[in-house]
Amino acid sequence: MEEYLVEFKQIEEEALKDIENVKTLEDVDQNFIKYLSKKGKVSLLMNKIREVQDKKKFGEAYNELRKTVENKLNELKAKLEKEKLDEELKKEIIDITLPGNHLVSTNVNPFYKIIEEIENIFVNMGYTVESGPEVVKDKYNFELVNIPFDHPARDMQDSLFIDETTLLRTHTSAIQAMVMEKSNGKPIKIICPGKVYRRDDDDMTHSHQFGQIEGLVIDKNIKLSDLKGTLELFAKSMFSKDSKVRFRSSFFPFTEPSVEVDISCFKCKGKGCPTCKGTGWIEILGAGMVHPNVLKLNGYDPEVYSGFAFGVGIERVAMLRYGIDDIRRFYSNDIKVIDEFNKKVED
Ligand code: FA5
Repeated sequence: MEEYLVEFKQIEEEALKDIENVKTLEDVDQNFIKYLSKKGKVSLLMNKIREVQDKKKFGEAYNELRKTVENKLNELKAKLEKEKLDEELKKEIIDITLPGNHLVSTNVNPFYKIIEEIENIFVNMGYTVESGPEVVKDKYNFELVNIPFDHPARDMQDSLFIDETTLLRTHTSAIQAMVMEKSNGKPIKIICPGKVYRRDDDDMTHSHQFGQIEGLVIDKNIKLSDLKGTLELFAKSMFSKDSKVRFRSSFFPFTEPSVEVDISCFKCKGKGCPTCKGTGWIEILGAGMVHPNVLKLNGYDPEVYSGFAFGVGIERVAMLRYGIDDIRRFYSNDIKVIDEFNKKVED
């Protein structure tokens, strides 16, 4: 028998004897290192191939030896790992007799209640409800609503950009161009509720994230008086049967003329009280006739079509409706506070 075969046999016997004494996973690793690592006893035998004539026979014998040691160690490793896992599972037995965590069921946040109420009012007037993405391209938030790149009107809404052309929408007006794009020049009558984001400082009436509802109507012969009638109906349904609406002229780049809309104070009926800061009127939203440039930019002929748009702050409406003193209460996730709001809603 060739000399190297004798040596192979000796190493095999030595390895198998060592493996018989293996008790832990660390022992397995030690034996892998001792026999099969680069400088292991089995691996070093390969150097002898230089001294033999029949290299094929040498190679076959070498591979067989290596496989025998490797298979034994792998089998042992699998066995020990299973034993370790079984041991751990035994320790982790779950005591199903222990009392569980009680989930408290609570009411809906008034933010979502008010959205539902506003949607109902407008759906009854024939509007459909649209939704849109909160992360938008600059062109939808600004350019297509008549606020070109570098225009100072951008400063009216301090924005949170994700990259040079993408931002968190600063107003739901970002939905206008998207809806016009897919309407292909046909009439539109939609509202769109959703969250918007601005780099605003948080205080009692301002938040960096808040909700708006956009309204957009485009058709032939739409007039400012249609906007006034629509908002008056909204105010009567939302606040009080005898609510009145007042327009004050304002500026938005996407509407011409633009208005700030006040409703007559539903608490004091216009006499003056703390809710209306003594004026008899409460400001609730921004609105106006869709600017001819916006119509043109989005494929509508301003000679044929006209329209109105409005944007109302959801929390601000809920605060007035339910007498909530601080906008931050909407986001505190305090179940007790939410339940208190809901008591007020039911009153
Ligand atoms: C706008 O966002 C216009 N896109 C609204 C509009 C739409 C005008 C269509 C004309 C036509 P403004 O920035 O004023 O406008 O915001 C509208 C409403 O969002 C405000 O009246 C207010 O109710 C609410 N709002 C604005 N900033 C905040 C804030 N930081 N926190 C909470 N509510 C806010």
